[in-house]
Amino acid sequence: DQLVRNLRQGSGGAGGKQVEYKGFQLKANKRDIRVPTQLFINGEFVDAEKNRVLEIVNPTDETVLCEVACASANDVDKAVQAAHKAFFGSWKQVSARQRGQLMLKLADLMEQYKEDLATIESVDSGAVYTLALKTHIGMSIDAWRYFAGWCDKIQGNTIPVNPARPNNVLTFTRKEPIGVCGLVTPWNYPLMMLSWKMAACIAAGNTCLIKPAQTCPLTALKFAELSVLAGFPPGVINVLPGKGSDAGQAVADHPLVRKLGFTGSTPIGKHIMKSCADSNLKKCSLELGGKSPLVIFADCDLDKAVKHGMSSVFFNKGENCIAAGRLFVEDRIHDEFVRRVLKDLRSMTIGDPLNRSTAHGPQNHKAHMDKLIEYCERGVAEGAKLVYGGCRVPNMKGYFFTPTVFTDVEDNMFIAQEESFGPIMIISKFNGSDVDSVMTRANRSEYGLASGVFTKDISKALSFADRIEAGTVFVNVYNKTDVAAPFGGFKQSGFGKDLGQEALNEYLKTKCVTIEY
Ligand code: TAP
Repeated sequence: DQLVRNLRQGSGGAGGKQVEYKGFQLKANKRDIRVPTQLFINGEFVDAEKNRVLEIVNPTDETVLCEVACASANDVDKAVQAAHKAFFGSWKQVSARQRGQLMLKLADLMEQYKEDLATIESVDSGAVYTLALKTHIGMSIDAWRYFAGWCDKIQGNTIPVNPARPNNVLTFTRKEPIGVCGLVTPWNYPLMMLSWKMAACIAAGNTCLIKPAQTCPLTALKFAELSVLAGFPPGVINVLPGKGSDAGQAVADHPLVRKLGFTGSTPIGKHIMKSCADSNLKKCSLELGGKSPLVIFADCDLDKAVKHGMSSVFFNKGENCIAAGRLFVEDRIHDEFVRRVLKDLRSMTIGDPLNRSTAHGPQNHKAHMDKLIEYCERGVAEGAKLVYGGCRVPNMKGYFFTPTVFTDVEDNMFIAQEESFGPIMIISKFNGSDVDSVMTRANRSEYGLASGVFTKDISKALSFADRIEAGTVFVNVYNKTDVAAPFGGFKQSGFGKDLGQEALNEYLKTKCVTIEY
C-alpha cells in the first residue's frame, strides 16, 4: 500500500530512499564518485558468501581499481528467492502504468548521473568517454524510456473461434510476464547490455537478476543504487557480479528462473541453452557472436564508405558485436579504399579514454588483448597481408592494441571466418561484375548477426538486403541501431531480439482464455 501511495505522490516505490553500501571513491574525470562494491540483493547491498571478491582492473593503466563482491551459487539463490517473492508480492501490486512511471524515474536519474556513469564505464571498461556518454549511457537511458512507454500498451487479442451452438464463445489472449528472469551479459557495453535486456524484461512485468561480466561490473552496481533511489521495490532488480562458470551457471541452472536473456559468445550460448533445457526448460534468448560482412561496391560514395567502413570495425575499439568482421571491397576501388583507411588510421588518437580528443582506448582486459595479438599472428602465418598494426601499442602502459588492417584475405583463412571482437579490419577483393559470387561469399558463415552494403544503386542495395542471411542490414550506413528497432542475429549468432516491440515478446507469455456464454 505504501508503495502505491508513494507512486501516486511521485516519490517512487520504496519512497526513493538512499541506500547504504560499502564502496570505493573513484576520483577521475574531475569527479569524485562513490561506487558500490557489494552484491545488490533484495534492495540491499550485501557481501558475497565467504566474502569472496573480484579484482577490478583499470585497462588504461593496469592498476587495480577496487575489489567487488563475487557471487556464489548460494548468493544467486538468495537473489532468485527475493525476485520470486517480489514477483508474486509487491511487484504484482504495481500497475502497468505505475511500472512505466518507475522506469521513467530511473531513466531521469540515469540522465542526472550520466557523467558519473560514463566516467565509471570509461575507467572500468576502457570505453572512450565521449562515446560512453553518447552510446553506452545515452542509449541505455533511451532504452529505459522507450520500454517505459510500452508498459501500459501490452495487450492481447480477441479471437473469433468457432462457437459451440447454441452457446456463444468468447476467446481472448492475455500477455503475461514470465516470472523471474536471469540476465547474463558481456563486457563490451556493460550498462547498455544491461539496459537493453532489463528494460524490456521489467516493462513486461517480470522481476530479474543480472550477472554482469566479471571484468567490468561497476556501472551495473551504480545502476542498482539508482534503482533504489527511483523507488523500485526490493527484489525486483538484483545485481550480482561474479564469474560465469559459477554465478552465471547458477542462474542458468536455477529451477525458479523461468527465462534467461543472454548476450555473449556462441560456445557459451550453446552451453547455456543446454543448461536451460536440463534445469527446467526455461525459455532463453541468445545474442551471440558475429562475423558481419560489409560489401562496398565501386559505385558507392567513397568518402562515406571509408568513414562508415572505419567505424564498422573500429567503433568502441572493435568490441562491438555487429562490427564488420569482413570487408569485401570491389577491385576497382580496393587500393584507393585501403589508402584512405590507412591515412585516417595514422591520424587516429590513441590514449586515455577520458581525454576528449581520444578516438581509441584500451581493450577491455588483458586476456582479450593477448587474444588479438594471437589472432593477428595467425593471419600473418596463413599468408594474409598485414598492412597496419597487428601488435600492442609500443611503449604504452595499458591494454592498448594498434588498430589493424589485413588485405589479401582468402575465404578459407581463420581470420576470414572467426570474429576477433577487436579493432582488426579484414579486407578481401571482389569482382563487381560477379555479384552472385560476392553474395555467396558474404553468406558463407555460420554467423548471421549484421551486414552492410555501400552502393548508390538502389536495386543492388535491395537485392543485397533480400539475399543476405543476417538479422540486421545497413545500407550506406553502419552501426545505426535504435532502441525502437529489433536487434538480433540469424544462424549461430543466436535467436530472440533485443530492442523494439519484439524484445517485449521475449519476456512475455501468452495465455488464451475461452468463455462459453
Ligand atoms: P562470453 O565469454 O560468452 O561471456 C558472456 C557472459 O557469460 C559473461 O558474463 C560470462 O561471465 C558469462 N558466462 C561464461 N560462462 C558461463 C556459463 N557457463 N554460464 C552462464 N554464464 C556464463 O562472452 P564475452 O567474451 O564476455 O563477450 C564477447 C562475445 O559476446 C563475443 O562473441 C561477441 O560477439 C558477443 N556479443 C554479442 C552481442 C550480440 S547482441 N549478439 C553483443 C555483445 C557481445 P564472465 O564474466 O565470467 O566471463
